[in-house]
Amino acid sequence: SPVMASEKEAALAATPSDSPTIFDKIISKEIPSTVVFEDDKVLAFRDITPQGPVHILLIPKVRDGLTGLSKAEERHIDILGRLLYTAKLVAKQEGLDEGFRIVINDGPQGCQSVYHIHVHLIGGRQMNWPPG
Ligand code: D5M
Repeated sequence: SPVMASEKEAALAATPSDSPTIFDKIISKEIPSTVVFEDDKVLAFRDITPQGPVHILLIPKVRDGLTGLSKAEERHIDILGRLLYTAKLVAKQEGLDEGFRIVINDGPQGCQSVYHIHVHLIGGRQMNWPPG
């Protein structure tokens, strides 16, 4: 794939689809990542383009149609709750006692570039509002 100048470019070039994503290879350990938390349902690893001193992605190990939050069905309620609860545990583990930011990008306008739902946990610096 072409080199992307920015996450926004990558997001606008990404095609929303059910195709396998790079996160499948991260889950299978086929490509390396820095895992900070793992259980039977959730994997948390460091983002390769960190937007803060701490930037972690939390993903379900089984996508089950959940390419993005906009595709959520009632059967996904448990995993959605687990992703957020795990984000809290990892925030604590990372020492983010002064606060942190949780982001779920969805679709082209939301700047989503990988179509396997993921929760961004960003911290270690003062955040701003509104986001870009
Ligand atoms: O976020 C997708 C995120 O995935 C983006 O912040 C980069 C990150 N990414 C992409 N490939 C990797 C690998 N191989 N390791 C770690 N992190 C990765 P989105 O919300 O879809 O824009």
